[in-house]
This record gives sequence, structure tokens and C-alpha cells, in this order.
Amino acid sequence: MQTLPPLANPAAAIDYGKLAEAIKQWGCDLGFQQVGITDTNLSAAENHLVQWLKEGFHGEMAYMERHGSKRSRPGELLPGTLRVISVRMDYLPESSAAMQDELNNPFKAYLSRYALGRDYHKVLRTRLHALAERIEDEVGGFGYRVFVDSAPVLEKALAEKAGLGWIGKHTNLINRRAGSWFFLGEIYTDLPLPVDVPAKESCGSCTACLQICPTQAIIAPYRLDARRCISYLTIELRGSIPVEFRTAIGNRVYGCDDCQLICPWNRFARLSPEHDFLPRHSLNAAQLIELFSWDEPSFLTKMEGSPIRRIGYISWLRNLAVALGNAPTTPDVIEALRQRRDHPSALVREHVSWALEQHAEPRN
Ligand code: B12
Ligand code: SF4
Repeated sequence: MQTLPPLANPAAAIDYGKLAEAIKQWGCDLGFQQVGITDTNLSAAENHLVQWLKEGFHGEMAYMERHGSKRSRPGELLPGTLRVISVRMDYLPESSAAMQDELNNPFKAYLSRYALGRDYHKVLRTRLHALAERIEDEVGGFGYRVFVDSAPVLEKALAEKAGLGWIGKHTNLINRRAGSWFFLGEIYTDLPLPVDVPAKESCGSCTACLQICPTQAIIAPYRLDARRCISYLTIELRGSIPVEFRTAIGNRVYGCDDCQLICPWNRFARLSPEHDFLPRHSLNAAQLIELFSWDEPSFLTKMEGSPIRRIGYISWLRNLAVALGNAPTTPDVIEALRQRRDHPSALVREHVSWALEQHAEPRN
């Protein structure tokens, strides 16, 4: 890690301009691709959030409305917060050509590229703590808390204000030089650091993501109806996947990347240097039948430390059953589904029955 000249000593005032520069350097030394700083005024984003909730676009994600205005007012979540240090970390583990190949192979399972390796919450949180401790070494005790999608925080709006990119029409944050394959994290702090300039919106007249979305979840630019989004249907939704979306889900068994894959700005994306984000258990090229054959202990063991574990074994089988229903009709596919026809979970049985019907097997 680079050593910078002292920014403060007990007798002198802190030079916050120099401190901000140093924080950005330390952040990059710790593996973040970019660090920006913003204030806590999210009034424009708050209006959109309130409207989004009012329209019910969050579906069953009750946590999105549970905390009232704390999500859009950082000072209500952590009193005393003056600034937010926003960071981004690239996660792309393989080329878009490889992703497209997997997506196009109906016998293979497509899992969102963000979830192939170690859980990002753990990776980013550890680094953010290290960054906060580095700041503490320099200025002494200060008020802060770190977040990685771990509390009511409006991460994209903060990152946009901090200059890390703009919220694209697909609603992910995009950076002109790096695309959108990155995670976000934050440090809320009481240090009065100078703030950065927001990035310019640069989608222009493009609407590629709206058109490619398999379930038409981006109902208008910047407006995502999560209830239609495959990411929501396969990760957040606990019950039955509405039949109207099952065919469109194709072989996407955990999340969806289509709106990012089509985005022209991702031509500038770079592969992540993080070893932690490399695919585990060959999840980037797994066969549907093989994943469907795992028993619960295998699922739990193999998914240790992965964000996929959070959906649980039943949702895992549910999603795979849908994808197998969409796979070409072969004796192996039908046999794999038949093996699960009498599964103890009614949810799994229902999705397996639907899948077998797609292969012209009547419900039992
Ligand atoms: C809830 C959630 C979801 C939900 C809903 C997504 C959504 N768009 O809100 C679901 C489950 C669908 C989801 C999916 C995904 N997610 Co998610 N998700 C979140 C979470 C927890 C909250 C997002 C949020 O605040 N939504 C509230 C709504 C109101 O926000 P919004 O739709 O972005 O709307 C904003 C703008 O579009 C604008 N706006 C809204 N309406 C209007 C209308 C007009 C006219 C205008 C001009 C603007 C405008 O203002 C809003 C507020 O800023 C964040 C983590 C966090 N704590 O922030 C991660 C997060 C956004 N997710 C992330 C990821 C990686 C994904 C997926 C790519 C995962 C995957 N491959 O399956 C997909 C992408 C799908 C997509 N196109 O958005 C990353 C995004 C990183 C990035 N580069 O942007 C985050 C930041 C997690 C992280 N820490 O890295 N996610
Ligand atoms: S695909 Fe086009 S419209 Fe969608 S986010 Fe990318 S640049 Fe914006």
C-alpha cells in the first residue's frame, strides 16, 4: 500500500481535500476500481423510490418499504452522516462471448455472472472495513459505518451522485470506461470531505435493454417492474413462478444478465482481477441435469460462501425444473424430471409437472 504524507496531526486541522485524494488512492490499493464521495441529499431519487413502491413494483420485497425514509435519507439511518464514500468493484469472470454461448445452450444452466464465485457482500465488506481503518490511522477516531446491500441504502443513486457512473435505462449503474459489471458499497461518515461531480447520463437514444428483456420487465426507461424481472422471479420470489413467465425464463436458473449483456457500454468492461469472483464448481458451464441431481446436502456444501445458497434448495429445484421444462425433449431430460415428480415439496412437484407437460407428458 502506498504511503502518503501525514494529513493531520493532533495540533493541525485536517486537510479534507488531501484526505479525499488519499482515500481514493487507498481504495484503489485495496482493489476497488473507483471511489467517489457525495453528500446525503437524495431528494430526486427519493421521489422515484416512493413512486416505485406506490406502484407495487417491488413485489414481495417487503424490505424495500420497511424502513420508511431511512433508505433515501442517510442521516436518518446513521445520525451524523455528512458524506458517503461510494465504491465500485468489477466482478466479470469471463468474456461476454462465453456468457452468450452458455445462454444459447438450452442444456446448460445460466447463472448470473455476479453469483459464480464468493459472495460479494463478504468480499466488499472486508475491504471497506480495511479502508475505514486506514482512514482512522490517519485522522484518528471518526464516525462511520460500512454497507454492502446490507441495510436500507440507495446504493445506485449515491454512486451516481458520487461520480461513479449513471443509472442506465435498465436501472443498473454504468461507467463510461468500465460498463456495468461491478458491485457497489459505501462508507457513511461524519467527515466533511469535498464531494465529487455526478457523471453525465449517456444512454442517448439507445433502448436495446428494453427490447432484449425476456419478460419485458423494463416497462419504460429507468423503470423496472421487479415483479416481471427474472432476477426477482428466480432469486427473491419464494412461491410459485407465474406461468406466464416460465417459458421466457429459458435456461436462466439464478438471476439474469440480458440487459447488461446487450448494453453497448459493456464493450468497455474488463475482467475482474479478483480471485474470489472466479466460478466455483464450474458453475459457468454446468449442465441443467447435473445441477438438478444434487441432493440438499450437496447443494448446501457446494454453495457454501456463495450468494446462491440464500435462495435455499427448494427454490433451486423450482428454478431448475422450469429450465428443464424449456430444454429440448430428450430421454435424459424427461427422466431427470420424473425422478423429482414425487418430491416432498408441493412447490417443486408443481413446477416439475409443468415442466413435464412442456415435454407433452400430462399432469399426474
Ligand atoms: C431491490 C434490488 C433488486 C431488485 C429490483 C431492481 C431495481 N431496479 O430496483 C431485483 C431483484 C429485480 C434486482 C435485480 C438485479 N440486481 Co439488484 N439490487 C436491489 C437493491 C437491494 C435495491 C435497488 C433499489 O434501490 N431499487 C429501488 C428502485 C426505485 O430503484 P431503481 O429501479 O434503480 O430506480 C432508480 C432510477 O431508475 C430512477 N428512476 C426510477 N423511476 C424513474 C422514472 C424516471 C422518469 C426517471 C428519469 C428515473 C427514474 O430513480 C430510482 C432511484 O435512484 C440494490 C442494493 C441497494 N441496497 O441499493 C441491488 C443492486 C441494485 N443490484 C445489483 C445487481 C448486480 C443486480 C442484477 C444485475 C443481478 C442479476 N444479474 O440478476 C439484477 C439487475 C436487474 C435490473 N435491470 O435492475 C447491484 C447493481 C450494481 C450496478 N452496477 O448497478 C446492486 C447495487 C447491489 C450491489 N451492492 O452491487 N435487484
Ligand atoms: S442498453 Fe442502451 S438504453 Fe440500456 S442501459 Fe445500455 S446504453 Fe442505456
